[in-house]
Amino acid sequence: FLPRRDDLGLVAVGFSGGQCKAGVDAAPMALIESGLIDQLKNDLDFDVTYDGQVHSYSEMIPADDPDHRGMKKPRAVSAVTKALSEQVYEHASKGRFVLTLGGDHSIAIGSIGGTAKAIRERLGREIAVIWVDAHADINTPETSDSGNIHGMPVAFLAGLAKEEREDIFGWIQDDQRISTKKLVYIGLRDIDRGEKKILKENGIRAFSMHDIDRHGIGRVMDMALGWIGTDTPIHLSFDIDALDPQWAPSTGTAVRGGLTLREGDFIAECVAETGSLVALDLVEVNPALDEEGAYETIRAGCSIIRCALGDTLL
Ligand code: B3U
Ligand code: MN
Ligand code: MN
Repeated sequence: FLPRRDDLGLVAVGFSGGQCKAGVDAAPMALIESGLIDQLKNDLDFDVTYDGQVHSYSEMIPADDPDHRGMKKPRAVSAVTKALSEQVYEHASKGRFVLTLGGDHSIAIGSIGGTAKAIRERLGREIAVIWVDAHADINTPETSDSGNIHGMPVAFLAGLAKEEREDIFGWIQDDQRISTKKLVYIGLRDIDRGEKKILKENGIRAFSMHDIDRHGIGRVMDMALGWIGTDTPIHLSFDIDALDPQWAPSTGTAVRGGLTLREGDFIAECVAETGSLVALDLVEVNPALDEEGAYETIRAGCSIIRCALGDTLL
């Protein structure tokens, strides 16, 4: 079921509406300007299909977008993720590996929805999702204190949150959804009360920073990949705030006590080694925050992407 090893579709998403801080929309351009595409082409031998645009989807974003069930900018996030899901689906259904550059993490509703649907159609298989993050992003509109949709994408993808209204995620169909049984978290350390309850009640496999301290990242990756099982297509959704702010300070909700740079790269390397990775998101880089640290944060993001795409130390 592997995508052709050398065929990669890139989607650049300059969207920040899933949270309140401006600047995360500038990340795709910053990653690209730092040389990411050349690295993919020249160092890793990928054939890159890229439309040359950072999509802001401004024409789809309604001027009037009042809160709904406590969600902020629900119509904007819904419209953007719907459009993105179609772009990602287009690449994945042609057998390409799909790299989505965010943007805040709400965009994973589109990227993962698109991958899930394409892999179901092409291979009759359900994807597994590895979500690397300081946060679980599994709030429902009702459990969320912030109303920021970047704290909710997993709930919508797993069908734990649903909405009838077509213009507010009502477009999400079963074939775009994922199973909580094939979802694994790594790096968690800032989970809301309601989210803890959701993780427990659904038996979701989660490796917190505590687990990494106890077992080491090597054993944690063995357990995480063992849970998913071999021969399952994997979508890796990597939130840069999983890294400790020492390595990735330029992000909207930095949480101390995170992964080292090497642990982040190691996770990506282990997922690459499975040979089962079909799509990758890199999200929540915000070059406007901690401008002195922006260079390091962008560099860390590029490194994780290269590792996930098969770059090795030796
Ligand atoms: N759980 C909180 C905080 C948060 C989630 N994701 C990020 N921050 N980056 C929330 O708003 O749902
Ligand atoms: Mn996140
Ligand atoms: Mn996060």
